[in-house]
Amino acid sequence: MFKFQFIKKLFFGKKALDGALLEEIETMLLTADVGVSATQQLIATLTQKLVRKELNDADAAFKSLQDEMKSILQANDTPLVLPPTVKPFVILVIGVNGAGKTTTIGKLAYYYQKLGKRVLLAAGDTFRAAAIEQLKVWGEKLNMPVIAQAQGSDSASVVFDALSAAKARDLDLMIADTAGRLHTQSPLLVELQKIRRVLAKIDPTAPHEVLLVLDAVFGQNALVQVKQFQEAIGVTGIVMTKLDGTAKGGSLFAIAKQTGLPIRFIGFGEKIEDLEPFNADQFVQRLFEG
Ligand SMILES: Nc1nc2c(ncn2[C@@H]2O[C@H](COP(=O)(O)OP(=O)(O)O)[C@@H](O)[C@H]2O)c(=O)[nH]1
Ligand SMILES: [Mg+2]
Repeated sequence: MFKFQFIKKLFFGKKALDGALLEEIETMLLTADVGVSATQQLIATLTQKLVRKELNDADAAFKSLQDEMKSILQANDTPLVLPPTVKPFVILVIGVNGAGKTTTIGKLAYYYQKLGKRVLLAAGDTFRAAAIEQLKVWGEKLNMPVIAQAQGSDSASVVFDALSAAKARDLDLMIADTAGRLHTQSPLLVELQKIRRVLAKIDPTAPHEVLLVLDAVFGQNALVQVKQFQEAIGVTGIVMTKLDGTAKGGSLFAIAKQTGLPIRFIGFGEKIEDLEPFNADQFVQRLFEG
């Protein structure tokens, strides 16, 4: 059973709605990576309502918690809509190794292609041959161009070529992959900064979106990564992957509450259609299902 289901169970156990129950819920929220600040907000609201005797039964209390959880995420529930005036729109995808960047790029390309956008991919992860291959496979599958160079080549130059090509072909969207890196690996961060600079040479407003991909399994570390990438490169949106696993993405509450960054998409599988725009209400609903 998942952590959030335990929380639901706490409400509907035989226990009274009292301070002891609230403490158990608080502990559960913390172990589910919701973070101290968001947990405090949730518990404070519940406590207040209990004191005012606004919650008559477990149903009301559980609903109240869910509503408050939704309200934390709703502030960050901003879909990534491509403005028709920006062409090509440039998405730079960053994150640590294995987070799901390249997979997410395939899914995003598919998502926007279905919306009628003409997309080009840039194999900016020149560090690993497999990453270039992986992106080419997506490109073939979706019948869209992939700009790539040999493994080990300069990733800023790949991304530069890609944006030039996307512009020349008058495409709607370019999505650039980058090498996985730890926020602590400064040479790699310098490389990302270089990518930003070369993009700006072609279009001073690019990249229009810097998407940080986070694996749901990162738990509390997700927030640390957001802050460090934010500081080093600037992040404009979050994608959380692997929500099909046992990790339910409680860290999104901490990220929402403490960074204010839009949560753009969630990924829940390895298939191309396993991605959808983030929806706060639906997300909270699903946390307690099953
Ligand atoms: N179950 C599951 N696996 C995923 C998801 N997203 C990516 N993966 C897998 O995670 C692994 C790493 O993904 P990849 O895109 O190569 O990560 P990258 O290093 O950040 O580019 C691969 O085996 C993917 O198939 C997801 O949403 N759910
Ligand atoms: Mg990759």
